[in-house]
Amino acid sequence: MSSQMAKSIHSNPIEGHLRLSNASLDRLPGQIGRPKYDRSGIRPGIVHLGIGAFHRAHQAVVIDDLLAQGASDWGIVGASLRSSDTHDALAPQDCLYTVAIRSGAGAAHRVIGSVLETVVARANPVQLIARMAEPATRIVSLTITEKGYCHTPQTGELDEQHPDIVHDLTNPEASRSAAGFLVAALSRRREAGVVPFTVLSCDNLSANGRAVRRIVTQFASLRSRELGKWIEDEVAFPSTMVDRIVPETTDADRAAVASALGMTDAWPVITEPFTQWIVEDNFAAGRPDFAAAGVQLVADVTPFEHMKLRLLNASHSALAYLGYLAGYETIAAAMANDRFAAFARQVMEDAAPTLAMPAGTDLAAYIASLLRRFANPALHHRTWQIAMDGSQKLPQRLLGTMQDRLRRGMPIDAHALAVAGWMRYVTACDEQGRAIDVRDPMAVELAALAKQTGPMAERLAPALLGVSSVFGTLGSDPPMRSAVTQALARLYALGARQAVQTWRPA
Ligand code: CS2
Repeated sequence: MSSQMAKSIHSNPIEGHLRLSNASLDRLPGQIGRPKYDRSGIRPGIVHLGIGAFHRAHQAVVIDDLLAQGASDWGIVGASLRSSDTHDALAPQDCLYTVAIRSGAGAAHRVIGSVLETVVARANPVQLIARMAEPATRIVSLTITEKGYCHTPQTGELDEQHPDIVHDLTNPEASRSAAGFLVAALSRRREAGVVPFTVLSCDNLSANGRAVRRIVTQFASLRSRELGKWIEDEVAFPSTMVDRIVPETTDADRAAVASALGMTDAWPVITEPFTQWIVEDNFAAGRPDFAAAGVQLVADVTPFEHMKLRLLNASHSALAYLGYLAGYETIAAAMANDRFAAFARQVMEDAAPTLAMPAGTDLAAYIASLLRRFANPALHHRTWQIAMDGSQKLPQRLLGTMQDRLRRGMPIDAHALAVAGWMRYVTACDEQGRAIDVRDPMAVELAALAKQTGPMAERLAPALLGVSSVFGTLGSDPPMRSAVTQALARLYALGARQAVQTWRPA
């Protein structure tokens, strides 16, 4: 939602309409779920950085369940790093909002009460750092998206030239990046002799705990070697695998939720019935009884994270680029084409042999369930939304599998077509010659490369494969070059719809 839209909803609630809030909760129709606890008795224990739709449909729902079971000191303070949209929408509603769970069978609505307060980091950095530094804050969790890590996607090393990192090194009290905030607050706790909070990444990165640990310790070491060492030794960074499909909320969704509630909710979130959270049980300052709310606690999340990234997210990205180019607005629309569904399945099946799963994991059943979830006709999950930030997503979703398959002498043509789809997409010009609104931190650089080479696979594919922050050494691997160049040539010759429809595994 644009901040303009959020503001207009906030300042001009629909005339005569009741607005969701603590005071209006008991006017909700009986079938609408709501907090089963007294919100006034809940204290914050978690600060969450990046309070977007995903967090509100996933982690905050788990916490809502736990609060209902009596874990009253684990409420959430939700921070947006940049925009004030979420704060503007939720603050007038006492931070209450609706989760609408949709499937072919219909919709169920539940009002969530676990978010107690919202903070806009850009406007109030000092307030946020103070919140994070309070002893009561025992977990700081993150959904800041891949680019929020300010790292080189291929290597996971902190990008020390990133403008936010450069800024935060000299202005810790007015931080902009997640690394800046985490280090400012951890440093404050160290000075005050307060145990550090646990840093809980909930982003779609391989070994996300290690990823955030790396950027935080690297950033801290740039400030002071001792601080870096203390963080390395004392702070826990468990990895997690998070899964729930959460499309962007539209105005039509707002209207549908308002009619179910009989009152306005400025920013409900829309999701599917499925939800999964697997967490490494490594918390330095305590944690709620996650298992009581269905969270799986494990010693090592890596295999599950790989499974999800290489099966779900990889095929999601493949469907996003090729589906967008083929004219499909949503994942469900692409999946309604049998050949696109078969192609998505192939991407998953090709990744499966690269995974080392614990005994008893049924990958075939997992793949079948993913295909059913993608086909959910009640979710309007736009291909354009998933296509965002591809330069940050490709390594962990597609390239790791390609590397592993090449090492074993296995064909990579399904993945090559997906990567070619990304290449065609980032030229920023679709098959009808219309502009594509490419959202990616590297969009300008990628479009400039495409402009230089022109729409010729033999020139464009090697040029993009040469972007080392995305492809690393894999980009110069001859079988990789040849597979991706051929796939891109087919894409240019046939168009995405035909290229997928006539695609057969090698
Ligand atoms: C999607 C994910 O937008 C994307 O890149 O692939 O957000 C996906 O919906 C979630 O990871 C599902 O858990």
